[in-house]
Amino acid sequence: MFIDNVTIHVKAGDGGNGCMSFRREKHVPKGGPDGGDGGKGGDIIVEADPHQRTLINFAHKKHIKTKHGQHGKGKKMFGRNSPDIILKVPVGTIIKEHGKIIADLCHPADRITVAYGGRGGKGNAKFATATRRVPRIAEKGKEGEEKDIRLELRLIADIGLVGYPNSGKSTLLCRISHARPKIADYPFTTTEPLLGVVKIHDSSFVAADIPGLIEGASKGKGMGNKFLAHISRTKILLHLIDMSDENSYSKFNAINKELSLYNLGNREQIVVANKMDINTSQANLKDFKKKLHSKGIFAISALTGKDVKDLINHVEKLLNSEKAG
Ligand SMILES: Nc1nc2c(ncn2[C@@H]2O[C@H](COP(=O)(O)OP(=O)(O)OP(=O)(O)O)[C@@H](O)[C@H]2O)c(=O)[nH]1
Ligand SMILES: [Mg+2]
Repeated sequence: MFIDNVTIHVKAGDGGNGCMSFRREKHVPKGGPDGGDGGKGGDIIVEADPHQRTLINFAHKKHIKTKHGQHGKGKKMFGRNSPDIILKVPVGTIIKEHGKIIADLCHPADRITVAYGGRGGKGNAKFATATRRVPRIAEKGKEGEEKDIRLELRLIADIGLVGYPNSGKSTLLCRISHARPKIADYPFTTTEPLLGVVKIHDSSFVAADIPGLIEGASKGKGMGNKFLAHISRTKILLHLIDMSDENSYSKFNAINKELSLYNLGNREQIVVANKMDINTSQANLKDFKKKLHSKGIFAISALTGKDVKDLINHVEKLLNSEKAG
């Protein structure tokens, strides 16, 4: 299951109470105060972990708490601190509190403490002074923080593959990376986003395959637009078109409309005519180019691999120039 949004309730442990106690020994009639401090409650920390792919861990565990600190004891014994809990989330997880972003964990090992455990109370030993030799006070532990936080995953990728269902997005990802998405000749084969690392020359970039879009996606049709969030961070979109389809131009426009409704209309886009190995594709492409008034179209076959290398080289160059600029 691909879980990319979840609200959880976190409660960090309270601090242990400080202890009030006096030394009692056989030959020491008036022992001084010896109550130890309470221990600290455990913190709750959220950390980005490259091994996590979704937020599935939180689907059934929405209440998370750490233990309280131990109470202090006599003989100046301090209560033990309770251990922290580290919640592992995928890289690219945004954390919100009251609707506001409090952290964006976009690198591995990025972390934030979302709930601090309470400090332990001081024992009476700490309250002894020259004038107050018999302190009959000890502090209570402080309460740990408690709140709701929202975790939202936004995958981190350099390029996003978009297009109508069946246009060949997964086939292309399969060809250019080690990712092995499901491929089939029916729409909506891909039901969850998938990342693939594309190695080229001495560098690499990350491509995201998302479920196909259709007209009305922003209104919830098909898979809807809920996965578009995952390409919101990409620098370049590859818009795949099934060129063997004679309606390719209107489908291309429909997808662009959905993208602009999601504020992705201005994103740099490479138009990719796919399935050029099919007979009818050449004629359709000619027609398409006339309507588009643009020469900047890459014609490939994701299935046979024809001209895919050129496309990938071009993507790499664009990404590098973005980095440089
Ligand atoms: N002839 C030919 N068929 C292709 C090509 N690329 C993809 N296909 C076929 O088109 C069908 C759909 O491919 P997918 O890669 O699953 O398409 P998709 O865009 O990921 O589809 P969804 O996940 O449903 O959105 C499969 O049967 C592929 O084998 C191509 O270049 N040439
Ligand atoms: Mg697919």
